[in-house]
Amino acid sequence: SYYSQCIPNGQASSAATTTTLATSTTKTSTPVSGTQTSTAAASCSALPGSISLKSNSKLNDLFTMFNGDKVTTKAQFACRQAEISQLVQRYELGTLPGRPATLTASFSGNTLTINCGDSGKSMSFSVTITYPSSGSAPYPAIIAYGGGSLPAPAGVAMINFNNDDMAAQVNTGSRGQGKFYTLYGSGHSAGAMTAWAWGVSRVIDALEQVTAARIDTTRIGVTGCSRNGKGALLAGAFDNRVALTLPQESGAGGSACWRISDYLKSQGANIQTASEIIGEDPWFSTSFNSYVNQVPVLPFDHHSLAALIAPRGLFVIDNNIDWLGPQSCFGCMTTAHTAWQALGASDHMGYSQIGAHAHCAFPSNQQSQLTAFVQKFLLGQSTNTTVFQSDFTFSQSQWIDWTVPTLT
Ligand code: MCU
Repeated sequence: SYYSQCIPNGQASSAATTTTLATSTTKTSTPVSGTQTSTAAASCSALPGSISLKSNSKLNDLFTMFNGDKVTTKAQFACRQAEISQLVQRYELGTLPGRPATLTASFSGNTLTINCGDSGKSMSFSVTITYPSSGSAPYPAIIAYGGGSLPAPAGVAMINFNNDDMAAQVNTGSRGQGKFYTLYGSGHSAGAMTAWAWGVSRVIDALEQVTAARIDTTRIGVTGCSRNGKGALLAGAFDNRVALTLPQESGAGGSACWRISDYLKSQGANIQTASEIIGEDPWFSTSFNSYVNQVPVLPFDHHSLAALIAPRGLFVIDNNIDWLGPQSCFGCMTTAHTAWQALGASDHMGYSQIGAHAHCAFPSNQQSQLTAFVQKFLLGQSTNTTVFQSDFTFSQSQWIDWTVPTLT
């Protein structure tokens, strides 16, 4: 099966160079160029270039700035999101470049070709668009990593994004291969997931430019399953032009939290952890290697990453495969959900974990939930998107030692 092809047996972890807690001496400004942050983020203060990290076994407080200031307003939360974006780039995923100096696009035979140039280098990549048989132009669209694993919704175009062409995910030896690295150099800090997210942003840039493609860029979704689900989550986190993010069975590096997965592993679960995953594929920046054996010092976890999407639409689709850490995913996304609650947009984020089906085989009993999210966020309809379900439990007192404000 696809699943067994994807799950390595007894793959050795190549984890862990040891510990430098203060990294990066480069002063970064917030928001990072290219990250599509909310408008309020323009006046945020920059993170220090050098940071002294403190161990925290709980899931990080989403509502306290790195400098200790409490987040009480929506505008401050936008700054917190910009800060989290900086932190995840610095310690886990690598730097997200902005729009390249030149970007041109052409459209022919349902293929959109995007030409990027920067600092004397250039590359082109293409996506193919499949139009719906119903609805009317300009259409909403879902950008689907590797074509995705969800049924195409009525009235929505599907855009097939060949993420492997942008950044390879063959094994750790494929780091630095792919068109992103043709443009930015094979030594660029971005791991494959960041390179893919950059590519999604360029697809949206091109769609904004090429009206002949007949896509409404205010109604863009992004999806992918498994490794590509990890990527889809990040694309939604890094570009606020994505109206609906649909990660499917993303597991470790996606909807799971590193801290919870390490804990479950210590309790005997067969679950993918940070120290294992970096030996599989170059999904992360090499900067992450220093932290996979000391996860509690990370100033974020994947609830923080998912919270970058708030208050935009996010529907997390999970299975119950041990390796993917469904209990970690449920706890992590329950914690992420506090961001939407604080913003007064609780039903803009949903979580559904339904098992008893093959990996990436979308089950019919999740269809009505998916349809409700697609109709609300891509088709402008008023639907019930209050969805939060799992076979697992989550101990809030074990993982959360902070309170959720009502942001004003
Ligand atoms: C859930 O995503 C991955 C998982 O992280 C890997 O350990 C495993 O090899 O493959 C999964 C996947 O992408 O399956 C297609």
